[in-house]
Amino acid sequence: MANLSRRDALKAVAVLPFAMRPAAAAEFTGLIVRQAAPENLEMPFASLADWVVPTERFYVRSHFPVPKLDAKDFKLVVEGHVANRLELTLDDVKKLGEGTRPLTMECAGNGRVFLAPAVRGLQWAHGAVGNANWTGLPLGAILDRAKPKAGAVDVVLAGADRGAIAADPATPGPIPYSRSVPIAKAKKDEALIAWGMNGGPLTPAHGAPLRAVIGGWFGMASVKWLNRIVVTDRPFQGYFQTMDYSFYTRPTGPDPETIPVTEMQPKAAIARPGPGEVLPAGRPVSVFGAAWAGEGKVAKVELSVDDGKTWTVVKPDTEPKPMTWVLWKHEWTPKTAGPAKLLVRCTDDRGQTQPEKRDPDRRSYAINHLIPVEVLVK
Ligand SMILES: Nc1nc2c(c(=O)[nH]1)N[C@H]1C(S)=C(S)[C@@H](COP(=O)(O)O)O[C@H]1N2
Ligand SMILES: [Mo]
Repeated sequence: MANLSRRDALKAVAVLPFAMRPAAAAEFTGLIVRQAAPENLEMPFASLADWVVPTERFYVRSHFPVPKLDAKDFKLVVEGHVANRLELTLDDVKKLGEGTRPLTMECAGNGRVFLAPAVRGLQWAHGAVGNANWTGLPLGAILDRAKPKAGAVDVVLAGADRGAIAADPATPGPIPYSRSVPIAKAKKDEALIAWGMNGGPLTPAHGAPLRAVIGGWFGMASVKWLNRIVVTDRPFQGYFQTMDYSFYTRPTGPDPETIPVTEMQPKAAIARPGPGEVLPAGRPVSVFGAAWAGEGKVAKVELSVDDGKTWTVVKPDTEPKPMTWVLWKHEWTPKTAGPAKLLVRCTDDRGQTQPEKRDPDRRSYAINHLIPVEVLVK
């Protein structure tokens, strides 16, 4: 690896046929397989390099097999509590407008492998998150045409993928992947219907030909292979916001209730150095990573190299924008030999900071408590 920078090494690996890629060094393979079928792939977070994650390195989270869809006879149906039921071809949708904007998307289960005791679900480390440039139009432009009736509450986004979930709990036979957003969120600029990613068309794994991208929210609302939008006059209670992707909440009543997981939480993660790395004392090392928040933006990133006793403010390398991450870097010269615990924490522009301890009411989602990286200084 002598003169090859990590970035160059990644590029070199990327041009090798898949079978020739080194299998053992996880950080140099394309993606980590968390489940083979359906394919669920994680970006090795140590490989983080650019503000925009290249499409072929963007994590993939799919509950069911990728549906076979032909863009030519694809239809998007918009129905339910609307004055105008719509059936749109892909061209019809594209004619309603086009724009491109970056949005960061994180799977609600990102970081699950760090939970103790272990919980069910895909065992993501830090890499089920990415930032991409999405090309499409606001969902609101389609809703304007469909004209939701008075009393509209939720906008259900349904994908063409289907399957039965066998346990925890089982579904009543095969169901499509569907998820709702409240009408107010659906009308915001950051709720997109996209057909492009990073300058190219959406790939099948990322939802071609059409998907939702709900900025500021965890990925579960960004429905892929989107072919049906249903406006409802009462809150939607589908599987993926009740049985799955829900938290416990303790409102005024005596008992916990479940509410859907929605907005991303402030979070920062260290890409490098990695856990267990040996660092020479007296020599500077770059501590590098990303930080993101929900519907707001990142206001502050702080790094601790002494397990949280002292914190240093780290300047992000780009001006924080709403609903997108920042990359940050800090040159640290470890002085004393021995183990060191690195921690990073993010505060958003509403003053919310990552919690130190895990809140069990979040079940296995929205994992943003502080997770140390332990290194050894020699
Ligand atoms: N139709 C459909 N849409 C879906 C999913 C799915 O399984 N089916 N998974 C959701 C989840 S949980 C996440 S985190 C994001 C992941 O999007 P990506 O695979 O493009 O990264 O897609 C969401 N949209
Ligand atoms: Mo997810």
